[in-house]
Amino acid sequence: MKLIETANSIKTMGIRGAGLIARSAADALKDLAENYQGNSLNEFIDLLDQGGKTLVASRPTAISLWNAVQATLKDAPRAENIEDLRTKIVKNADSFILNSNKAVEIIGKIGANRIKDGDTILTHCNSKAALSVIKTAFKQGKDISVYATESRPWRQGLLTVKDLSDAGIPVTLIVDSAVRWIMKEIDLAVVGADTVCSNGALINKIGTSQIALAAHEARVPLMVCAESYKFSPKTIQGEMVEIEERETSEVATNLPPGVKIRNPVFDSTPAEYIDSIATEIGLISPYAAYEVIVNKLGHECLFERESD
Ligand code: RUB
Repeated sequence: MKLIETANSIKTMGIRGAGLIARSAADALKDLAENYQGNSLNEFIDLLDQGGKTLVASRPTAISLWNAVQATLKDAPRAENIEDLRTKIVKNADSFILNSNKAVEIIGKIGANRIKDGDTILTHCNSKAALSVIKTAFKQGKDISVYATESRPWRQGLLTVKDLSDAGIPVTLIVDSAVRWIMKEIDLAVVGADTVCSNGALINKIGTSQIALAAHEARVPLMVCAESYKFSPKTIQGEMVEIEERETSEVATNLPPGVKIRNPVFDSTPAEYIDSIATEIGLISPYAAYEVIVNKLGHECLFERESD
């Protein structure tokens, strides 16, 4: 079943990056709807609901996943019959995926306006939105070069350097601990987002907050690239973002007995360290996160949600 495969693949990082995770979840729900063979509307709704919960449980931190499931299933309570529900789910999933891809493109254009000819850029992990900004600036003819962090333990930085070098952009790989040393050569730091909280804090790949501190110290602006569905309606209700801790074997194996390992894979960067957030609805201050959540994701998020 595609939905189970998708959830497993998200869990095991076969599908990764908050935007792709979201699009894959919408696509898996679309597949579930297209293939429903039963004849009970309630059963169909329950199946979709369970499917949504299975997907959301696959990785806890990126709100994009939860927002994608909400956007795809939002019309379920209003469906008149099975075919109506099927049509609604397929339409919602298609439009979520289309808009998500468009958002990455628009963010690329908006963010690229902040990049100047001759700039040296630092990026972290592997963010399609951040790469869209960098690649757009390069396509505009700007002479830029990039430092990319390795991003232990999964080393997503290797994907980033491949993508940038395939695009012809000069790129240098550094280990995560080299960030502060390199910062004196950096003009702009550009990172993606897994979740943007209502207070403007950014949740992104572990190490982002250290980059933010080093950038702040060196007066290098930090630009976050985040589609509006990376903003969290849950945080407006006071919920904390769960920071995923993954298997310790991802960090090291065969250590002496008694040595512990921890593997938190995201961290939180307070708004004061963020210069701007490039979204598909404009370049904003992190302090405008509340407005994005309420205006873009709906006033209903101000009121109590039904249980997830
Ligand atoms: C990836 C990561 C990326 C964001 C944004 O973490 O932190 O910066 O997900 O990516 P992981 P995008 O590899 O653990 O999923 O801009 O592609 O949505």
